[in-house]
Amino acid sequence: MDTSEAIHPDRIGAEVVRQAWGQIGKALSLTCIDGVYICRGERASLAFVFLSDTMFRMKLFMGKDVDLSSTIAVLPREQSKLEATLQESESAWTLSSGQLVLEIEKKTSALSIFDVNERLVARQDQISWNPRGAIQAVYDMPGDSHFYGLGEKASFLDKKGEHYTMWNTDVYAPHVPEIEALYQSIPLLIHMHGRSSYGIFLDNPGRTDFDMRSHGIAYTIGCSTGDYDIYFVYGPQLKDVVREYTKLTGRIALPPKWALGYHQSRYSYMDQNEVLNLARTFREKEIPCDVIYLDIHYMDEYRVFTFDPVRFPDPEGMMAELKSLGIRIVPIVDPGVKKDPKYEVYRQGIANNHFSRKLEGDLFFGDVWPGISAFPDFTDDSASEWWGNLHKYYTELGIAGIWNDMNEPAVFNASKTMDLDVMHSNNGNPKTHEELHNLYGMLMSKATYEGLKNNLDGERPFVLTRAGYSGIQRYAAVWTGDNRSFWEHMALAMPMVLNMGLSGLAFAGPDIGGFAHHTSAELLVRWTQMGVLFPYCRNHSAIATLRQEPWSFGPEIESILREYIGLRYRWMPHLYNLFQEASETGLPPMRPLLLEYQDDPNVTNLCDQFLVGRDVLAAPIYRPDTEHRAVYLPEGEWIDYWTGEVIAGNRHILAHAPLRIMPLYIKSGAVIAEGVPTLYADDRTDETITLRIYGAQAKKGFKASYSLYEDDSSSFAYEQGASSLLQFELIGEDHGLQLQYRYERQGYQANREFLRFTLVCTSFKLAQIEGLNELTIEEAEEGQEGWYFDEQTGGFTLQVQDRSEGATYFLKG
Ligand code: MIG
Repeated sequence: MDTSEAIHPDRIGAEVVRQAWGQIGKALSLTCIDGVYICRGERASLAFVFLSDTMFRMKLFMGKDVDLSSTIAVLPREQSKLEATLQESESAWTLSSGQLVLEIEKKTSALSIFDVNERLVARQDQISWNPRGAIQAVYDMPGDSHFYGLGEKASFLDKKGEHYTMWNTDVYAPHVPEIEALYQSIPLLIHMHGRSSYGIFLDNPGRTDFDMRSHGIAYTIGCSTGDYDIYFVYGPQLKDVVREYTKLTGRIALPPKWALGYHQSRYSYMDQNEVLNLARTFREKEIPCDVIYLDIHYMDEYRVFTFDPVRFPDPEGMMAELKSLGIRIVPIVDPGVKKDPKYEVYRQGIANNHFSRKLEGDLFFGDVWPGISAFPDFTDDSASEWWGNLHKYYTELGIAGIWNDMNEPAVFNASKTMDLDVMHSNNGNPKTHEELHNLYGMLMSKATYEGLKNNLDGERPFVLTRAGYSGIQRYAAVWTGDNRSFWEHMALAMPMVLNMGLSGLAFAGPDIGGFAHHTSAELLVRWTQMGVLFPYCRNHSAIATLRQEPWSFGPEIESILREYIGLRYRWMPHLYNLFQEASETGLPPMRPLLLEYQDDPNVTNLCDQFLVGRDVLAAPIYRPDTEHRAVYLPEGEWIDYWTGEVIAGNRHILAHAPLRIMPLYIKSGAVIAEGVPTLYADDRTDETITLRIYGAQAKKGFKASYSLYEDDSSSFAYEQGASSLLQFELIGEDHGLQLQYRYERQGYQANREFLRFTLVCTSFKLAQIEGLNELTIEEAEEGQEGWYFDEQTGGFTLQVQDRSEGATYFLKG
């Protein structure tokens, strides 16, 4: 509920003091000192650093010297300086570097950015600031502008006409389009016009603003405190922007495979028996599951790094049984440490000065679950190390994953967070909480990730976080906080997570089924169908809501959920491959169609369907009592996953989708690596791979290919070369197809005898393969090498020994 205070003149009338805003004025000189180009203006200066062919940094500064240190969002190795060519004309200076030409107008200090063909890419008009430290710049916004990125925001994919604030906030409710700040702050705006795109990343962890609404033909980016320090990242392809931005701020660490499984959570599974019964039920019902979460009730009166002795009397025993079932535990850890003189963690924090303090020296105390609590000052490396090492408590139990909640930080007070005048020690460069607010959650997850890693003996950690800042992807997966069991929130999850993917957060997802409010059988089915194709896949629900474990609505619903969760596991090798790609390129596993079809005007704001990787298109049903929906298929031929029907793209179709069906299409010519069905993701007892090839054609010009990355799925041995890369190709010829595979490297020996190649939905009729016998299904099942026809799928399969030297087969029609 809002009171009249909502329209307080101070809130909506910031423009009134406009007159007091200062501007750079004329640009007076441009010089280069140690690779930094300094443009001195009448009232302020600009520093430029060229970081790559397509990226430069620009920082506004007052006074004589510029401080070019960065926040931890930016990886240190990405700060090398490239040289530019400097030219001067009567009206401007130009700096050319790689693919960009930057022009600084002498009269106004405005910037124009051109590509090598002298096409105007972007224009930054005057930068202004007010006496209270707010800074704002104005950028051109042509009529055909579209906006993306900005991390975790509500509303549609395209952010034109919107206004957003970056200020990490615990928003239990409402998640609606007019909420401008949620838990994450990713101040990266991607602007696309004329089918070409660039990004601007404002590296400022205080409050920042992006306004694509109020200024007609311009948009603005501003901050209310701290530095105006931007990175301009030119595309022109969106993929280039995502790659370059994630090169700057880092890419996801390759997760352990179990983190990609299906996860089950609830606020809360109340005791050890409930947890064990849950795990046993998953196994009895043969529903795949990798993780059960422990929400706040596992703790002893909400003290982090403890178990409640009554509810969880035997964590070791519980962990041992869970391990035998292949199920992991991820417990929640909040930042608030209970003020309690008998509590060891609190005492250590006090004794070693690890908690956040006000400028005057008083500890900052806030009210959260445990009551009055102190908050570690993660800006201080020694506090972070201390915190990280506390996780030994969990790793010694065999726990390798931690869930960070409430780390905006959320506090039960009027401001909802830490007092703004807390003075973070920031490793000797003290700054107020107001200046560093958006970093708090990321620093906590960084400390957690590093602490786990140090204590896990070579195992990969997994961290899940609610709050974050640019670069959080290096340390944690992100879930989208307290959504509700509303159909609208199911729909909202698509654009939200798609934009997160464009903002570096490749490993993200919502609470499947909805957190607050009560789910229904139908909503749970539809949401799970969609959710199993999101990067992060967890079913979570709030206290006192209807249960939403997969069996909560009877056997029929359960069987649908089992099938879809099973699909995620069958596709696990493909999914893991996409995660490996994300860890190397930054490109997210879940993609808006726009990312692959940037020139198609039908997809600029399409966000009720999405791609998994490049070639799988999902179009979930997200309304109740609905069995049909429009689906847009981009150029090319698409295969209906369920019926095998081949459909010409570049048009809209009407899909029929009774409850069991989520419309799903595979691009003709695509390949998907499938594994054998398992109940948990890092079950490596049988690593047989089937490469399923859709729509192969025996004609010249046809080519399908795939690179399969594999490793032990849980350790860091891959960093020392313990991974393999299988290259596969299927090439059309006049009377057949040539199939070939080879190992580019084989540093990991998968546990299998055979590779299978299955051609489905193909008009090709296989007659003969030289050197391979035709088998009956029974012979194939007995484990003979050869090929066979499968009536059920209408496809045929080559089952061949997995040879490290690879092999080539000619398939004759
Ligand atoms: O709502 O720990 O977003 O997932 O279950 C209060 C209890 C705090 C918020 C998280 C939610 C979690 C809950 N937490």
